[in-house]
Amino acid sequence: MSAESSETKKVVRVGTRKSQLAMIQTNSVVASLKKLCDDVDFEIISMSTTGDKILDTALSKIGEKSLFTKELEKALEDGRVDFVVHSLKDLQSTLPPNMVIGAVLEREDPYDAVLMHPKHATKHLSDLPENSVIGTSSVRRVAQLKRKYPHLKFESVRGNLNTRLRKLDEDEVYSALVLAAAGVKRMDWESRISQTLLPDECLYAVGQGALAVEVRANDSDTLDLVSKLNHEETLLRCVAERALLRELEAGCSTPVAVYTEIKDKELYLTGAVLSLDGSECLKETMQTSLSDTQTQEDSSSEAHQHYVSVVAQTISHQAMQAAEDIGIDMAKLLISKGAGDILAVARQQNAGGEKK
Ligand code: DPM
Repeated sequence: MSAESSETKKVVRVGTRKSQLAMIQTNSVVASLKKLCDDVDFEIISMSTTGDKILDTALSKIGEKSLFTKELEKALEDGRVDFVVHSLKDLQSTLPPNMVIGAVLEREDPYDAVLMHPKHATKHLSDLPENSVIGTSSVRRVAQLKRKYPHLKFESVRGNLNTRLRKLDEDEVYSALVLAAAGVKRMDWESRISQTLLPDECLYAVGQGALAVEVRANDSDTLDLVSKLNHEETLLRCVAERALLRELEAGCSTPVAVYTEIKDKELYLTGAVLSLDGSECLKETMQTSLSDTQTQEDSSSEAHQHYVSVVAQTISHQAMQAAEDIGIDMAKLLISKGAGDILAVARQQNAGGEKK
């Protein structure tokens, strides 16, 4: 290619958090896009968010919405960047009205993983001595793990993944950390994983393990560009999970957990709502068909429809609607069994809690 033509290449600006994990994630998304279209140049613009700056307070107690996304969304709104790469689980179930998720990429391992202090390297949580301290700021993990491992104590640990691993290895406070396996694997720390928490002991967070690309809703050029990254199965599972979270009016700091699976064109969703101490746990499973009987003509009229802020023009609207509906139906079922009260108490306890 001549120097002249490269000068006229369109430049797309990509926003990201500054942490090593965020940079790894953003670089991988940009690398995938470069392979798909060689007529665009990408410029990565990194910034710190409120969640990166406030490090002395448990996440659930800061009380502000969109902790890790607000500054990035402002840059997107102002046109300083054209899209932002996020961990889907950090994105609110309701985005600002002018923003959409233009791509959901193939999910990494969605489970939570245990990283032990080196002196416990070969142990599992069940082998740790009474009152060992497990580091996590996730109320979802604490509530579920208290049920399964009542002999352990849980304490908040903040900071990016590098900081947390250093705290585990050097501070002599924590016997283990619980982290999303996806982040650990992307950091290339897989060898530190002693145990993966499977669904019978710990369900994952809505969207965990999937990357998402946030775009201005009216920017059809960027939407077209990033839509090439969509992974249909991940996207449908995450629409169901996000619809559950939205309908429960719950956020990332409330104990809501999920498991989803697609088998033979059926989407299975398990949803759980827990009290903070794990003493109460509502858990239900539902399934819905994703098979498509709609004609091409019917679906084209709904081309820009969003489902829990996700836009995917190439995926059947009927399947997207079924995924959203099962999330809503699951929320209604859980609410009919008392989830509203459990979440209200959890919110109150979070708000009134001590600073950690
Ligand atoms: C959200 C939670 C956490 C992050 C709450 C939860 C974990 C906080 C903690 C919503 N966002 O999971 O119940 O560990 O104290 C976050 C991580 C990733 C995205 C790190 C992690 C990487 C994995 C991914 C923080 N957000 O959970 O270990 O891309 O899904």
